Amino acid sequence: MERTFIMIKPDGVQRHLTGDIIHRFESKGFTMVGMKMMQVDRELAEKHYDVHKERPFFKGLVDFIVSAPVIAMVWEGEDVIASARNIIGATNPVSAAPGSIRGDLGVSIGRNLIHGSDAPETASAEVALWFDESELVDWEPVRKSWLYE
Ligand code: D4T
Repeated sequence: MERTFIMIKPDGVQRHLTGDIIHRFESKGFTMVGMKMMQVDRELAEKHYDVHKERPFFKGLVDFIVSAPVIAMVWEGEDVIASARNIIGATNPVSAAPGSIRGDLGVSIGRNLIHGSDAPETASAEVALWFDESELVDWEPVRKSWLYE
């Protein structure tokens, strides 16, 4: 089982799309093992997007992430990292496939609703950055045998 870090960005929270977004991961078959609403400070936002710190959009991105609350989550399941990226869709909602979160709900790259870890290494680093081990819940969903062979 893999775990991935998923964050509903301030636009998703402000547009009251959190239920719609969480529903997509639940109904796909993934299991939530951590969730918190938080007002992110600049230090955490800058750390999370450190890889982009030289990019021209970095300041605007950090300003956006700290502008309103986010929902930080950890989801678990087989191949959840890659699968969540598909559920989320391409970075730019203009080219995100219909059916994906960004394809269905977004219109611009700077307001693309949601973040999902892009690889196993970034997933473990991001889960550790955003959550204490004590905030994650190990539990056994009863539907598991109906999702996996
Ligand atoms: P995140 O990291 O938010 O899940 O998005 P992606 O993994 O899909 O895309 P990314 O890391 O390349 O971009 C991070 C974040 O920056 C915003 N962004 C990106 C932007 O505002 N302008 C841009 O030109 C790019 C490339 C959107 C997502």
